[in-house]
Amino acid sequence: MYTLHHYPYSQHARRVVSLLEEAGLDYELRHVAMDKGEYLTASYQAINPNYQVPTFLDGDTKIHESNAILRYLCIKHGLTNWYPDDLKQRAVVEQWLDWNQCRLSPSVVDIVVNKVFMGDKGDFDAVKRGEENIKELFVILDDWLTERDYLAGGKPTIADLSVASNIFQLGIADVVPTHSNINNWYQRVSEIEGFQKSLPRENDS
Ligand SMILES: N[C@@H](CCC(=O)N[C@@H](CS)C(=O)NCC(=O)O)C(=O)O
Repeated sequence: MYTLHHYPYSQHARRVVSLLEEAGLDYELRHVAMDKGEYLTASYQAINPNYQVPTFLDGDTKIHESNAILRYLCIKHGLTNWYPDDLKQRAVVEQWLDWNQCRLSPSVVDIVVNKVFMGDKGDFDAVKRGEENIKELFVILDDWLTERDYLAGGKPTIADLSVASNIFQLGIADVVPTHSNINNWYQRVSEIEGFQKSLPRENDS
């Protein structure tokens, strides 16, 4: 049984839930009350020195970094449908996993953290910067999806679960792409049961 330290409004945690569900793996969620600062406690730091959610436990193996957790699970369980063996296909999956972390995530954090979670204390210059950058990023994503149903071709992979978790997150701040390829792709990913199960429920806090 795996343990995932999780918060429902963490897109990084939700992408791991999506894969655990899709792969039918046994896991338990440990709720980290981020809204109450639990991720900043010494006991949480002992499992994740970054004070960030998620953290994944497999016995005495502790992993932080959501995309690393996705790769770990795919390799451990031979989930080649989610993480293809073929080098060229895998390179595309890696490209979008890294793009998500290095390019898209900083803008998502700028927008959502400051516009939604920080309330009046939000940095509105950061929101503006994020909203400006996201325009260019949406064009890049939309162009790539012109001839593909999913990021690495005809089937969903962990890259789709990862990037789509950020698109959902932007929706919390009412930032919704108007690009048809992105929207059609997001609709397809939204039909994946594991993705649906990962989403926050109405009474989640
Ligand atoms: N690169 C990390 C990012 C994790 C992350 O930023 N988690 C957010 C919640 S979605 C968090 O813990 N934020 C608190 C902070 O960074 O202080 C990953 O992919 O797991």
